[in-house]
Amino acid sequence: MDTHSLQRRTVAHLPTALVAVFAGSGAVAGSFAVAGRTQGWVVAPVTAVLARQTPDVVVRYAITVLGSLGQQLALLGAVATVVGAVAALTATGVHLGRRLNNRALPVVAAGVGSWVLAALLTHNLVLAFGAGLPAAGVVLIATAAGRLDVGGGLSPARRRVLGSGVTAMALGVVGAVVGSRRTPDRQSLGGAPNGTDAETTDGSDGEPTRRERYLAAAREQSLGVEGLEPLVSGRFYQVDINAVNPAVEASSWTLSVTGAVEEEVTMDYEDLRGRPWLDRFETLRCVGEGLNGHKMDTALWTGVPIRSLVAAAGPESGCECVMLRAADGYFEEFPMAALEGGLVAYGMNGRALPRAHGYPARALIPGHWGEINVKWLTEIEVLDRAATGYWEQRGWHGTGPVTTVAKIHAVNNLPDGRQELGGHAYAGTRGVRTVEVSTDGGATWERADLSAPLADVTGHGGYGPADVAPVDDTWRQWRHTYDPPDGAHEVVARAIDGTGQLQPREESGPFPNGPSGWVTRTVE
Ligand SMILES: Nc1nc2c(c(=O)[nH]1)N[C@H]1C(S)=C(S)[C@@H](COP(=O)(O)O)O[C@H]1N2
Ligand SMILES: [Mo]
Repeated sequence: MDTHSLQRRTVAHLPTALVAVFAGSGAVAGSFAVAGRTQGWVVAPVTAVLARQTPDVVVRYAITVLGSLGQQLALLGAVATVVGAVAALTATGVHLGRRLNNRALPVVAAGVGSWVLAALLTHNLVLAFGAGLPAAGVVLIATAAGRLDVGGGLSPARRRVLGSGVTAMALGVVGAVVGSRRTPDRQSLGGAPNGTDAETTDGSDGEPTRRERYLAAAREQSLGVEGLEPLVSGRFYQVDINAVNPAVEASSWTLSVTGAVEEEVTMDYEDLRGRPWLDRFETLRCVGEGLNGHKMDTALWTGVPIRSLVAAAGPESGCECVMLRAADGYFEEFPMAALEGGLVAYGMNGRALPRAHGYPARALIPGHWGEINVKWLTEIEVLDRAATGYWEQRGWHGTGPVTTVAKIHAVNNLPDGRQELGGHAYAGTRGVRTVEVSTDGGATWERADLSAPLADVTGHGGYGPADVAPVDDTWRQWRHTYDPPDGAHEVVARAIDGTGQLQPREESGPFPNGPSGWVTRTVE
């Protein structure tokens, strides 16, 4: 075969693959346009499958080392998988069409193929058109712009690629814009369906609501260290088992108490909202975070005491333990005693719970690692025999009480030449008694300034049902200023909890019990 024909063949085949990939991109973008970042998006079920197939070591690495980057990579992998699948279908259609001399076949293969694929994956025949139509459109335009057969020469092929490329990009932009609008997070946040003001306003118009005053007090209590997150987090961390979170409607949501109970109890959102509730500041911390990491945050939560909900069902547990289950397939087991003082929370910082944090309702269990604060909560199963939760099946021990930590997140040179250090300290319900700082690598220690306990703002545990014991499960900010020595020196922070226990010095990584050790930083 001479070089000339070889060249022509390469030119003819390359555009086919490209057009096929554009069709795949169109399908993913179009599906996003109609479904948003929900389970109706063709990519969503694929991320779930990929997550299940991923070896535990990789998952662990993604959480502890990559953090939320791991989630983005998973999403990217799922997008690539779907694009590839639609592209393969399209390319097959193109080749078959050539052989059978049928020009409609590629369009049908791309359109019907991606519609069927999306319908199978999402179980939504209507939303699946969002994937099918753009894919068919891309191939249709490519066909119209030039012949999809070999021998069309270079320039029609280029035109075809260009045309469909532009179409795919335009679809992508439209898809991204429309899709982000449809992602329910914004809707539930913006229109706060559970108009919190109705219950907290002091009566007179224009008065700050009770929650607004709590949040204002928390702002005032923050130490105001440059670069240190305030006591109520501006950006609350997120840890999820799936790259696409469930979009649960409050109107169809229910919560059931099941299992070893006298009588199962099911309530809907209105029932929940009609119950006695309370406001409480509470800190969450992920067992998988780095020692000086940022997966520790605090918010003002509003919710209903779990104890009252479970008691209504008459629990008869053989193991004194429960399993919490969620709409995303997540489940965590822990002792019934830990439920004491727990909430089913539906509000965060005076607004409806954002979708990312468990809308419409999540568990909020004082003093324990983040993972037992099950989001999108649907079931509280009272168990007869101990079982293992999602992360425990993967080797973690993250349902117990949090360890004590003092972090160093701010290192500032003050205008007067002094040095300022700042961070947060957290010890769960034990509370933080003292934070000590060393600026000479641990040889000598001084007491840092501490912010006042947040629980004082809400009157220790918040107002609400009188039978709920007060809980203080919040972090505190610390701050320390000193005259820096010449040159580099090591600063170390450590906390002493409310029982007088010093934070252990021994260092360990997050797996499986959470990170431990004293945070050390070199200051120049
Ligand atoms: N349903 C559900 N709940 C969940 C998770 C999850 O993936 N699914 N992640 C858990 C983990 S590991 C942590 S640390 C906290 C984080 O809560 P946040 O995302 O609101 O910060 O939620 C917990 N609850
Ligand atoms: Mo976590």
